[in-house]
Amino acid sequence: MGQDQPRHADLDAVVVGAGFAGLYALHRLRQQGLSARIYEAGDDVGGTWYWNRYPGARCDVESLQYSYQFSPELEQEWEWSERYATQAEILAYIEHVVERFDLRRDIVFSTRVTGARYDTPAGRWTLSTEAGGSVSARYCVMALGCLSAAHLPRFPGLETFQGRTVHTGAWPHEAVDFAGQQVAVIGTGSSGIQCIPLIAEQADHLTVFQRTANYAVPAWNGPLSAERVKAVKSDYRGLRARAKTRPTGYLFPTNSRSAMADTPQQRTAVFEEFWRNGGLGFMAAYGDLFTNPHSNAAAAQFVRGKIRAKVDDPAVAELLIPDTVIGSKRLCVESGYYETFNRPNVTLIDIRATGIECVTPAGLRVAGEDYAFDAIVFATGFDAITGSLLRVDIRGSEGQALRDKWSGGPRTLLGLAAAGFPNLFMINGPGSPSVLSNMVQSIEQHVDFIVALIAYMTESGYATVVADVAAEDAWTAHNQEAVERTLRATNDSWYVGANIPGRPRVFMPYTGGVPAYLERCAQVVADNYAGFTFS
Ligand code: NA7
Repeated sequence: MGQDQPRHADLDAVVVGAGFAGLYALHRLRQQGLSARIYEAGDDVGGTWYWNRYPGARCDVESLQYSYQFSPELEQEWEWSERYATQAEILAYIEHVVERFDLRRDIVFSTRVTGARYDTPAGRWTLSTEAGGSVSARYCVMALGCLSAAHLPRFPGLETFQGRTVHTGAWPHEAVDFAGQQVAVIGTGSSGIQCIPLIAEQADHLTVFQRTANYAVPAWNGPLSAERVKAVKSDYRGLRARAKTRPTGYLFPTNSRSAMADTPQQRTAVFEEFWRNGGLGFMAAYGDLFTNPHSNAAAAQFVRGKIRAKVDDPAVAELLIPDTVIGSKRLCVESGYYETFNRPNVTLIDIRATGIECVTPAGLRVAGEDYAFDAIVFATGFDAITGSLLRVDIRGSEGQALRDKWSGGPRTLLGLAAAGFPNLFMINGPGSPSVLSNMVQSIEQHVDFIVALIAYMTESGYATVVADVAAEDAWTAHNQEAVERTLRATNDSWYVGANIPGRPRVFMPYTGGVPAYLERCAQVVADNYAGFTFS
């Protein structure tokens, strides 16, 4: 939206971001008869799946569920090839959706929105862009993604490095060739755990710098069988409805018993069964793994044993074994990760006590020792959940900054609206199930809620809607109560913003589960949008 871009002063709604959330928002707003347009920083659609192109990038929710459900025809016609879809396949799916629903004509690419200001007398949002352009609309939908603001720590000397640097969350579009190279990976979260096995296959030598060991369970990924696809497609509506009854909003086998109700032998058998099933569903092996420290410890012990068995060198195995509450950081889903450390061309360096001292022109210095590299891969994560929102200078009805409002942690109503910020909606914002749920399902639910709210306003002749302070306070307090009933906030993680210097430590996603969240949303609607004020 530079000089050559038209001003769209007559828009009803402006949507920021062309990932799963923004695209569905555009589709639904259009269906509602509103003029809407997406502004997207990237050169194309896909959001998270546009940026995260690192080798091994996959979704950790199964492909048959990590997909839109608004169109039964789309559900039937799209063919997923594997249990967990690759980044490339998810991006192809998103591109297909864009063409099928003719969304591209209302997307402005390569345009980063840097500011959003509410003009109270006009009752409109004006968004400004990096290139100096602006656009105004009555409604503003922030569809910025929870894991989209890549975090590159300020390592001293970073700019002096003579080799290549890449961040997993902003991977180049052309393939990066590590053949014959000395490569470093910093970070062993999901992104590191996914890319390390593939980089190890290519590089002459790979050195992994690990600050904190993470728990990872096997994906057991593979091609989807025709029978499984047929079974799902013959009752997709049933699957989607059943998924909504689960805390995570997606289906996998569960066991509601307490781990403490079983003998150690029985527990091992149950953990083994869930381990064999693989993926994030491991944490459903018992009903109390997120709440009972003894049950959690039993699960952690089981996984530690599995890691020990996979890694040949006992000293390396011990470094790879976490000592924390399992699930307090996001569980990782792996394919050949631990075995990678049995390769002769892979070295693990523990930086827990020392950190990275600095980047040098030739490589990295750690604990006074210099390591030479041709390339450094930063798998250092994201300024999660609030980062993408706070990077935009968002100003509310009194000119107040969202950054100031959230200086002590995010405050929202239902994770989709904020007091003082009329007609502004967040998709999967802090205080909603978001990253603890099936993101695509939660996106559709948020967008449907917002579009219904706008329809209600149109029918009732209202021009503005804003969250009440009291309702926002109550929801924010409820979020904290909910997480205190769990073990989820017991660790430093991106869930609590601990990876970003200066962030207040607040658990950001809603931990009460999808069914409770849906019930709360339904109640708000039934009460004529109680907690919102219209004018
Ligand atoms: P994560 O899970 O935040 O992992 C980032 C990793 O980078 C983690 O191991 C961090 O160690 C490490 N890190 C971060 N900063 C530093 C510094 N300064 N020095 C050394 N190491 C550092 O991000 P991912 O991209 O892997 O995954 C994010 C989510 O995307 C994932 O959970 C899935 O939901 C998809 P730490 O643990 O902070 O000690």
